[in-house]
Amino acid sequence: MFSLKGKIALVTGANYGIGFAIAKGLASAGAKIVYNGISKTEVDNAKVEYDKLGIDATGYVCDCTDEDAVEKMIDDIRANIGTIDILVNNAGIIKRIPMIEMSAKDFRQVIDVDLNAPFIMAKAVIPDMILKGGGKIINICSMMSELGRETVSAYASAKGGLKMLTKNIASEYGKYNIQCNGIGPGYIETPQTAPLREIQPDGKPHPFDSFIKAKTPAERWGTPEDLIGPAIFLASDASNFVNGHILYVDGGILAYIGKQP
Ligand code: NAP
Ligand code: GCO
Repeated sequence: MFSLKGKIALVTGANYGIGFAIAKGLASAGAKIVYNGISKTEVDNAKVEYDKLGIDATGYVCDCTDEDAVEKMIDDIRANIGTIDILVNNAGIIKRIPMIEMSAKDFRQVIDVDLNAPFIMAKAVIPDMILKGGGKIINICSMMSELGRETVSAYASAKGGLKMLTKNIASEYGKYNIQCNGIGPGYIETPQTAPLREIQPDGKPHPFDSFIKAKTPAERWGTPEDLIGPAIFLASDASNFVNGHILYVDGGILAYIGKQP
């Protein structure tokens, strides 16, 4: 039920971090991996890491916000590897800027990568999924699909939108046996959150690091590997009647009011 043998999975932004761990996990369940990023150096470095693990992975340099480039990549995958069974919309960026200091250009860029790109990617793979009788789309959402906080207005707007795009894809294409679900990671140790975990000049942990541990019943940050089981579940036949759901993988953050100081 959890096997992905014979499946082709495209994971966006999977050079490292959450995308790399999810790709590694889907490969361990039998899927052939295709991934992309924007930096050629990072795509090449990732290829070395996939090879080291014995994972059959093909990397593309492709900006997911560029509709023409995405269509070209999907055509190339179709011609040389096969049609995509599983799409994981993982690529994402964040800009931490107080809202009233943020330019509309910066706000738009975050929306472009975190919301428009998943739309462009899903639109590019759904026709083939319809033809082949089904498919799985997993959108990587966030705590910010539900919660706000200082400095992340664009990111929260995009991730809230991505939650609704997830529900809408499920609503519109569920009849074609396409399941579109989201994973909402809690706070995960990756380059994206590294600035929030930096040791301070006085040797003390970053105040945000202590804040997150106090907000998380598990009392720790998540690791990218914590997302592997949920990703295999949502990519496999085990979730064939799960559609439009956001699976929060957050060590309990959304259930908890937080530890009393
Ligand atoms: P990360 O370490 O910053 O990695 C992001 C990846 O996305 C990189 O491989 C990057 O490619 C790629 N990327 C960025 N813009 C792209 C674009 N326009 N087209 C193609 N690829 C692009 O991020 P992460 O922490 O692993 O996060 C992955 C996803 O999970 C994001 O959507 C993020 O918002 C979400 N998330 C993260 C956390 C967390 O705590 N870390 C929690 C919840 C949700 P290059 O290497 O080529 O630059
Ligand atoms: C932040 C963080 C978060 C996480 C994640 C939480 O600044 O608050 O970067 O937004 O990356 O998305 O689920």
